[in-house]
Amino acid sequence: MAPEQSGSPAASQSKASSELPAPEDADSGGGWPLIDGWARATLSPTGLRLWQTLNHKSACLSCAWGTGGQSGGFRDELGERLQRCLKSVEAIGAELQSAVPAEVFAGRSLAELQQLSSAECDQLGRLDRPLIQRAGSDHYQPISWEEVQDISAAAFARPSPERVASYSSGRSSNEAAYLLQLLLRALGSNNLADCSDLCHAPSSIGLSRVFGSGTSMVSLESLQQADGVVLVGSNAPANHPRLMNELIRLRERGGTVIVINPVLEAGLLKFGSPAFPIRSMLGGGSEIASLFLQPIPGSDTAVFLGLQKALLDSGAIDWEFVKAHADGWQALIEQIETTSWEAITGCCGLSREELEHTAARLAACKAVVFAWAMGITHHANGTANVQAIANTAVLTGNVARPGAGTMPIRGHSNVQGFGSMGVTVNLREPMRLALEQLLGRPLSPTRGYDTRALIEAAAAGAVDSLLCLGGNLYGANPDSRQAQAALGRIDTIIYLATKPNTGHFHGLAARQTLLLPVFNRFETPHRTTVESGNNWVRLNEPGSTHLGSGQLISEVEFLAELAHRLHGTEPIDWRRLQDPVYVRELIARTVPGYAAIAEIDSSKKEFEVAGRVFQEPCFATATGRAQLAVTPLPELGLPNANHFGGLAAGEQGLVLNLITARSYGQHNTVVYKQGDSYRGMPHRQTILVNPEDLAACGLRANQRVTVQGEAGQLDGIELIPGSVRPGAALMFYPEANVLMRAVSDPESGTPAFKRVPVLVRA
Ligand SMILES: Nc1nc2c(c(=O)[nH]1)N[C@H]1C(S)=C(S)[C@@H](COP(=O)(O)OP(=O)(O)OC[C@H]3O[C@@H](n4cnc5c(=O)[nH]c(N)nc54)[C@H](O)[C@@H]3O)O[C@H]1N2
Ligand SMILES: Nc1nc2c(c(=O)[nH]1)N[C@H]1C(S)=C(S)[C@@H](COP(=O)(O)OP(=O)(O)OC[C@H]3O[C@@H](n4cnc5c(=O)[nH]c(N)nc54)[C@H](O)[C@@H]3O)O[C@H]1N2
Ligand code: SF4
Ligand SMILES: [Mo]
Repeated sequence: MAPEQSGSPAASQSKASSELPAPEDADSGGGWPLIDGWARATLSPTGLRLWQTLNHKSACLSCAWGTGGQSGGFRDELGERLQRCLKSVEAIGAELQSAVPAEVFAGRSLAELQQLSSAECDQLGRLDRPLIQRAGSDHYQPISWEEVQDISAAAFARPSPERVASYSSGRSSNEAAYLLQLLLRALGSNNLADCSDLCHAPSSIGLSRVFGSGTSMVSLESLQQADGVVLVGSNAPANHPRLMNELIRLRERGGTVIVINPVLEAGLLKFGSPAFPIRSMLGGGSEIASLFLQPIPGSDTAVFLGLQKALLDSGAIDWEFVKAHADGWQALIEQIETTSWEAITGCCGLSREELEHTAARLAACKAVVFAWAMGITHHANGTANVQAIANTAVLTGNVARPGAGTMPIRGHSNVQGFGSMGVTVNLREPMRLALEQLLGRPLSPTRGYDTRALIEAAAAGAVDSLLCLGGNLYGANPDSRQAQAALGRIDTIIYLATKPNTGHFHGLAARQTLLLPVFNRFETPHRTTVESGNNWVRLNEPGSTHLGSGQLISEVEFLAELAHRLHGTEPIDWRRLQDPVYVRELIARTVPGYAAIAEIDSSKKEFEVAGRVFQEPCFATATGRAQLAVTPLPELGLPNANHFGGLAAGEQGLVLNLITARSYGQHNTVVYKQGDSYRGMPHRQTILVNPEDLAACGLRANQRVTVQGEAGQLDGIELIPGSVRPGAALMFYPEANVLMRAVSDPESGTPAFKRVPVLVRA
């Protein structure tokens, strides 16, 4: 049975561009291309090494679903087999490349390296020797590790600690993350910007407000007991493929999947999972969405307020639960009662009937998990969006019991671990006290820079030294030109990375930029741990690298040596922190919920972080009750063409609200494949637009246009008609980041990457 669709009067399937091979590709996600992908990877020259790595006891590098670890390469935390996806293969394949040939850095100038696309940077290969680019030189040149440590220590031994900072990306280990924050905080700096500032920070803040804990409260076991899932703003078929297995099973046991997304993502309609090969290959995939709502981008607060209103009107609020386990519900109920249906439907573009029907389906479920990703957080009101979801979960009694709860679907494979380890500008009180005890003195009371604040501070000349533990600070930020100029005002930047990316060539410091090669997770010569989005701590066994003669370093070793040079042996023996077992001892002492890590080296027992998965409605708030609060409706007007300088007489164009998202074949700023056949977008210089919008302004399918944003423009972009809601459009990040200025959510600092006003002109 096809899902009920709504929202878009023209919720038509996307028309594949003429360049696309098989139009039926776009009717479902997964399927044959996945099986083909596995076969190709297996038969490739690195096939053997790939399979050895897949079976290595370490967590998958890619997303935070967290497959792998001690239970073996293909198992989830319940020990179930066949839980690896092609994204994992893609990520490992990129790490198994040969070293970047020495001639590349010796022979190619920075100007030449800056011409490379994201995919070309990645395909240069693995970094295998430390490099430095000094002001005045147009090349990266080799440098010794001894010199690297001298330069790094000099750069961070600053009289004013507010002028040093770090940025990190969630692929490194808990141990490296812990050392990074300890090193900075011991210096007196709280400037621990992290990719989560651009990602799930609104979830951490919103959930902490409501429940006193900022992560998922749903374990995998609990998810398997749900009979309803509300999936909001997530393209899980591409970005968390193994979650799809859980949705397939839920539908099979008669459950309901309600999808809320302005884009009718093919894989959310039907998905062919290799874990169910017969259905995947012969049946054209399994049904996913029971109900598909296509609201206006950025309007999810209105969608959830509408659902709450319909639940209230139909007597479906769980009053007994709310009165016993929530505070603040009176004000929320008043907001629900006094907000008119016109205000709600006008904001989200869905009809009252659609919302009432959806609320009835929701109320008919016994246990519902509310799950979301970037479609919720990448907005100027991302935190309110998260709170609106949490409010709905509490009002229906769908929290803190088996099969029910709130589940942010995390991004990077260890981004959640970074937050737990204290790599955040919102350090929790219990951890602050524990760190102060460890260091024997108070931490600096100055608030640190989150990622956007770091860029602003750098642009203002207020940052001297920056350590980047992975990531692509340049590529991930809005307004690429501003990001480049800001980084250019920093004196010294140190990039620790496995592979080159655009940021290493465009994000150069004023005086010196160091580019240092590190072991990845499956190569690190000592044990490490990571934390999945389901609060599950995984243990990674030591490994080895194929880059035999390389000069790679472990992140822990580098950070402990730097800390030793900066801090000596006071108040802890910093060099001893090169022993990750000792780091884990300190983690057990200072990180809430992590006591079990002290035993992990001997027990090899992976564990769930304590205090996160609520089995009973006793929350981590001051009163133990959930804290409900009103969530104002957003103002979603779009500027007119004059905002962009206007259209010439007779010129055709239209203002759209642009969603920037990942294609099927990329991992964040790293592009593996050019096209996205599931959306009918054959290459990256494309924009997905509703056919009605095209018709209305006289533009044609496959015409090349200019897309103009507030910060910059892109020319030669191909118009692809597709199943995105009228008035909205979709382009791929990171290329689209030149366009936007992106306002940030004032609560979390996270940019509105999914609501970018642009003018499309012929
Ligand atoms: N293969 C792969 N896996 C990844 C990543 C990757 O790049 N590649 N990245 C990792 C990281 S760091 C992250 S954060 C996650 C990202 O995972 P996702 O959040 O799934 O990634 P996005 O591509 O940003 O897609 C967001 C979805 O939100 C929808 N959306 C946009 N605006 C709105 C809105 O206003 N409301 C609603 N309801 N929906 C909206 C879009 O149509 C899209 O389907 O994936 C992680 N996993
Ligand atoms: N317009 C727009 N912008 C966005 C987004 C969007 O949806 N739209 N999404 C945002 C989101 S959700 C996120 S999370 C950010 C992502 O931002 P980042 O996390 O900063 O970027 P990545 O592309 O994931 O970083 C990839 C690089 O990490 C390095 N790396 C990989 N593995 C390791 C390792 O083990 N150790 C070390 N030291 N380095 C390693 C490699 O050099 C690789 O090139 O982008 C954000 N920016
Ligand atoms: S779902 Fe995520 S963690 Fe699991 S194998 Fe795929 S990319 Fe890796
Ligand atoms: Mo992310």
